[in-house]
Amino acid sequence: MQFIDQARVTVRGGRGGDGIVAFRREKYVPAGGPSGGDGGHGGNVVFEADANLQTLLDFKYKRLFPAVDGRRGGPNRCTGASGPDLVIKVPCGTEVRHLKTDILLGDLTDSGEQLVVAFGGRGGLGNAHYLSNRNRAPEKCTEGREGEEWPLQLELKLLAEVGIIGLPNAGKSTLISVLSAARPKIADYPFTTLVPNLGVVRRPTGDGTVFADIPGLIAGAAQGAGLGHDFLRHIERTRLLVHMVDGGSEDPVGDLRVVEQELEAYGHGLVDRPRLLVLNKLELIDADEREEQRQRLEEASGRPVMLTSAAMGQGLDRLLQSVWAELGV
Ligand SMILES: Nc1nc2c(ncn2[C@@H]2O[C@H](COP(=O)(O)OP(=O)(O)OP(=O)(O)O)[C@@H](O)[C@H]2O)c(=O)[nH]1
Ligand SMILES: [Mg+2]
Repeated sequence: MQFIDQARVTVRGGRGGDGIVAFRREKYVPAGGPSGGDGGHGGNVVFEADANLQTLLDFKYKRLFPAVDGRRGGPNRCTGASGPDLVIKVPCGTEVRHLKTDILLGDLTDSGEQLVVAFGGRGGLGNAHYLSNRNRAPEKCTEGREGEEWPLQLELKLLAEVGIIGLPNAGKSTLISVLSAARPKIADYPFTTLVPNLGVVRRPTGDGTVFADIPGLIAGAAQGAGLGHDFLRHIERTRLLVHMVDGGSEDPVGDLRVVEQELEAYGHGLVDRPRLLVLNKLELIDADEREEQRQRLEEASGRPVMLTSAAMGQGLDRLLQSVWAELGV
């Protein structure tokens, strides 16, 4: 399943350093010539594709990226230091557009690929440059130029790595709403979710992983019943499924089976996809029955079962730990 991650940033090349006016002053050299050095160039701003990043999450918080200015020239024809390039890592597949004109500046696909998005300004010239036969002692120098500044639009087509599945009303949308910034509609009736909701969840390594909350599946979904079928197609491309079972249900084991059968019936290897099983709404189960319920589900599914309450925020850290472990991040 694809969706577009977007960010707006402003990049600014460093300003060039100024050239200076200076004259040689040495013992035994009565009228030293002009010796003012040039300013250094301002640093460029460069984007570099990095295979370790998956989202544009980092750009939601930091928006202005200025490179370092060049330094002033020095005496004795010393050129000022140039500003180093500011290299900004972006995920592979990031498209960079000029915000106002929508012109595509580049598409960073391969890891390590670079694109200069703002050039630093040139350094100014020192007075040593203006020496001529007519003027042996020029007082002239030039200022460094400003670096380029551009507002840019970044766009990345994202793939959902984790699909949240289950019967209607299991709490799938609630889960994505507490894990990510997504704000899907949540309500106490089936089929609240009509199209998948996507949310980016921050991983321990800092970058994000995209979760997709899929509309509820029902018996016959694989044959087109309910809304599930279209979305089974979408979750084909996820790497991990989180299957939520409603702990408030009369028959959690029966609910489990319905979804398992749909995955089976759909084919395309979906039943073999790594899957985590979650018994949600734990506070609706009597405290002394939770363990028993969990065991019954574990026996029926042959998988470990995690207890959560998406609404109360319980068991979610463990769930995420298991997700990261499965994804190998
Ligand atoms: N008690 C309790 N209620 C919950 C919990 N999680 C979700 N709910 C409630 O269950 C109802 C359904 O939640 P949703 O998140 O909309 O369920 P869904 O799985 O997305 O449902 P569909 O979109 O219809 O497939 C809502 O009233 C939620 O407030 C939980 O952990 N405990
Ligand atoms: Mg929902």
